Amino acid sequence: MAFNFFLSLTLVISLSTEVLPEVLESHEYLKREHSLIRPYLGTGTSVPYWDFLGNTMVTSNFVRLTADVQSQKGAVWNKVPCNVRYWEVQLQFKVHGSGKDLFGDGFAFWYVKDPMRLGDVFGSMDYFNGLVVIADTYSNHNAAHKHGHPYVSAMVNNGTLHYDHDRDGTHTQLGGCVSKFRNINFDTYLSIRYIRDTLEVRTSIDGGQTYTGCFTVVGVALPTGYYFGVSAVTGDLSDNHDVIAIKTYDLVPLEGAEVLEDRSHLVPSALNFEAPRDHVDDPKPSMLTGWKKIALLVIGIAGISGAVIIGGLMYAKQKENQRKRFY
Ligand SMILES: *[C@@H]1O[C@H](CO)[C@@H](O)[C@H](O)[C@H]1NC(C)=O
Ligand SMILES: [Ca+2]
Repeated sequence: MAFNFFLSLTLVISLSTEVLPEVLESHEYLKREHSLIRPYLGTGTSVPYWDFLGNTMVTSNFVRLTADVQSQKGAVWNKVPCNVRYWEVQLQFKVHGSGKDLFGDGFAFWYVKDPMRLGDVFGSMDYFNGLVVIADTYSNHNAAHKHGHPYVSAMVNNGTLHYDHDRDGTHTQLGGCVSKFRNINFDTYLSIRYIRDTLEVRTSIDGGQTYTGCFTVVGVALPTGYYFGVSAVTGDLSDNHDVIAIKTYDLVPLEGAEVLEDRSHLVPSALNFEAPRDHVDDPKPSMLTGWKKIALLVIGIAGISGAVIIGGLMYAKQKENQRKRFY
């Protein structure tokens, strides 16, 4: 669509030389059976390759998962399991509504074993098997992590983990970033790439026709044969959550020397629950014993005092300079 092919190709090549030198991804291999593209309707009233759930409404220009109305849930699910090993999904979406300060709750992109299940995690099933990338527009106030919102994050689950809304899922997230994608006039995109056990999530929300990195995590194991989907939810707060397009690309490695192991029975897992990133970690009381806390406190006080003294000196100096200038 609006994306300049040359620009995105350049971006892909430069990124791949940085992060994954041995892989050249090709955007030529659009997988039609995993994509949702206008016009959505096929010959009849059905949408080829996709199923719908809950409050989802298909119009000619967007697929609305929820309207700007309380207590809605909606989802769109790919009917064809994904047997592509390395893929990129580019999700064009639009989240908008009348709420200025209060809106919610958000939407989620899924790659899971069990599609078509309405549930409590952004409209879909908790204790899932697979991957979710969440675009959370509402900050739950109990959350220990006071990062900004909307917030994009990812979680991998083998069916045993619970997504904890009270903590905005922060203790199970693999990575995340703040992304102010709501109520803006540009086309907004989310890119999810999965190549050689590396998950890379990027956003494009400024009309700049390029993607900006959100986070990259290595050591993510996902089997083939799962299903793509997007779901959304509103509660007391609401928003229109629209999917404009889903484009799935088969990323083809440059070298033909791939070991084609069977990944269909892999249990989803992630090595790193928390890669280093810009938010405050959960307080871990057991890690800091008494004397360490005291030491930190002393260092903290020393630091603050130092800053105050230096600040004071600078202020005095500046005053003096001003005096010199004016008199
Ligand atoms: C599922 O994930 C949990 C939490 O990461 C882990 O403790 C457990 O061993 C995993 N089970 C399997 C079968 O991989
Ligand atoms: Ca939330």
